[in-house]
Amino acid sequence: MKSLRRIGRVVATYGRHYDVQEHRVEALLPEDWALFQCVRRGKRHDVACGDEVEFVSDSTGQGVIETVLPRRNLLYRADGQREKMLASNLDLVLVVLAPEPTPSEALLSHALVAAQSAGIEAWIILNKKDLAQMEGLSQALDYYRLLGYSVLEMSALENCDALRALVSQRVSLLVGQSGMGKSTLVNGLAPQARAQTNTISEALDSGRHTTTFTRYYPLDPAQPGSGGGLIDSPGLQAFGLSYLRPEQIVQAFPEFERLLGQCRFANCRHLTEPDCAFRAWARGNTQRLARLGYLVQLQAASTVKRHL
Ligand SMILES: Nc1nc2c(ncn2[C@@H]2O[C@H](COP(=O)(O)OP(=O)(O)O)[C@@H](O)[C@H]2O)c(=O)[nH]1
Ligand SMILES: [Mg+2]
Ligand SMILES: [Zn+2]
Repeated sequence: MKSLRRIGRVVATYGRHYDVQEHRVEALLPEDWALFQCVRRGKRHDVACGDEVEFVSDSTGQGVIETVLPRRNLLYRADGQREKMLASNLDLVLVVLAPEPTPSEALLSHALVAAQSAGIEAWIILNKKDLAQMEGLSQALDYYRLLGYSVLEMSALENCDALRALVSQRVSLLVGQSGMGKSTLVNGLAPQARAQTNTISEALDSGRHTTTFTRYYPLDPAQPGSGGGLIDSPGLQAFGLSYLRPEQIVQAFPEFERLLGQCRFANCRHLTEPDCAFRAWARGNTQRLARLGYLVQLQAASTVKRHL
């Protein structure tokens, strides 16, 4: 059977397998949008959900990705040499937080840095506002509101309307810890999504999630190729950014960026150096000290050489 060269978008990644939706100019009905199960030529590990790719396939529905086309942006994390791509060609990153399970402010801070250094707009979505502990968390996030981040409070189980206008016609990635309500939110907004929720495996009792894939859900199933969509991702526990230079990292912390150049030493690591403007500013303030901790942690983990 003859293999054809085709172009499409990666709409799901599971390990080394990818679902690719072919672009067809003549497609009028959703049924016309063909899905192909693909692998990557040469078993390379360089395909992200949201990528535009060239692939070859006969009419069996199986294919091989030949080329990843240039990306507008890419969100990825890295701990040391281990890299994990989250998604590409994004308009928006939604960092989803809730009072329960216990949210990690380090993860929030790191995700905001990742989005900013990739040049992607980020919003903080504060979910489960029906829960009593919401008030405390919302107050803690005033720090981020003052820095200029947009925070949207909602209850995905009750109503997702507050988010509808924001995500309309755009491609948004949801990131966050397991259990925050990302998949519930996707189901509330993307009509035919049926994303699996509550995927923490209780049998294992290790908080290990069973969702090991990232998937794109169109907001308007009648136009899967346009009209925007939501990308649901497995829960994150850490968001390493070891590929960022220390200068890039500090530039993504608005409160510290404006103190640059004010430490006594140009190469100050803000740890024990005398006359450190960062530590002086943070002293005695729990939230500022926590943020300085996240900054220092990311800078220390950077595997890219300092310029200074
Ligand atoms: N009380 C409350 N529970 C929610 C809300 N949104 C999601 N949940 C619950 O939180 C749990 C985890 O949701 P899920 O969408 O699977 O989270 P994910 O791991 O981030 O995808 C499920 O039991 C949901 O029903 C909400 O707004 N309020
Ligand atoms: Mg989920
Ligand atoms: Zn310093």
